[in-house]
Amino acid sequence: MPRRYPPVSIFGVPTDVGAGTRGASMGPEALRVAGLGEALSARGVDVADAGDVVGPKNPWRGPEAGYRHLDEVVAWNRGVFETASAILRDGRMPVMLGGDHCLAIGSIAAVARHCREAGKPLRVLWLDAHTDFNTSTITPSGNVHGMPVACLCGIGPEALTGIGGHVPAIVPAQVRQLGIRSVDQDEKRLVKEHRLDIYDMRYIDEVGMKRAMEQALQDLAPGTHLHVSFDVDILDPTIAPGTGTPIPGGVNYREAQLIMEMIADTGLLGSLDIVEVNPALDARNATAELAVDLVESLFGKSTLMRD
Ligand code: Z70
Ligand code: MN
Ligand code: MN
Ligand code: MN
Repeated sequence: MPRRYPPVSIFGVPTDVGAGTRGASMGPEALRVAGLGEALSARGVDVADAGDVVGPKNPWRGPEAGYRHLDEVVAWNRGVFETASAILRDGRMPVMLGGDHCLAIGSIAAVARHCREAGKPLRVLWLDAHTDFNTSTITPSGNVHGMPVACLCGIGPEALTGIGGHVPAIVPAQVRQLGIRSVDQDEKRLVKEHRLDIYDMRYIDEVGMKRAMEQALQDLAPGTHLHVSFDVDILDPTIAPGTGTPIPGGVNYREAQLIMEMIADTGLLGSLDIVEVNPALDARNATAELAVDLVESLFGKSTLMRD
């Protein structure tokens, strides 16, 4: 018997206000065109498309007081928070189609509130080349997509840290980061200070993806809600060129499949962000198509033995 999944509601967050490169705003449509909804249906999942969150256009200004487009980032994240919260209230699994990674502030704030109310443990698995733990004083860019983990952990402007009504939304001990290979100088100091649990590319090279993932998924209490925040720049740019901040030395196709299969095997997936797909930089929608392929594995497609 195929594993059962809860009903899923996908929704788009067509924005790039948190990024330093334009184009991630086209990501939701690219993921739909690549067949995300159909792929989940084919897995036997009940999927609804809740449409797109609406928010302000990208004013394309420089950073002010350490943030680029802070007001716009806040507006988008309020929308993400409301939409994800409504989906969770309906007993469905929210899948956010980004859009730049700043949207995880709203999505994870919603998931954290849902878990707090339901008395469920929450674990966040952050798949990314970057730790996204910058603040306005240490950021080299002012781009808020480099800050969502810090904001969720209560470090950032009140308009973002307080979006879910509880500061901090999560604590660093609830987070595991995998695929990391680009951390800014002062950001390194901050992630060490806050003891983030990081499985970086050096570690993956040394111990292998299987062992790294076993450790990243260790100690998940039964009934845990596992939120996966999937920044496609975790993938090697040779297989996923369509993203704003490509970093060499990323996860290869087979490692990426293994990540998704091992998450599927936990049976604990509760919510998912798919972010930083940038069709303006892509080749024939390859990055969105690869993301869909991997999401199929996340929903159990390539798991032969345990169905
Ligand atoms: C850098 C910064 C970044 C993408 C996050 C990069 C941030 N650390 N880039 N996600 N795609 O500007 O803060
Ligand atoms: Mn990111
Ligand atoms: Mn990234
Ligand atoms: Mn739940």
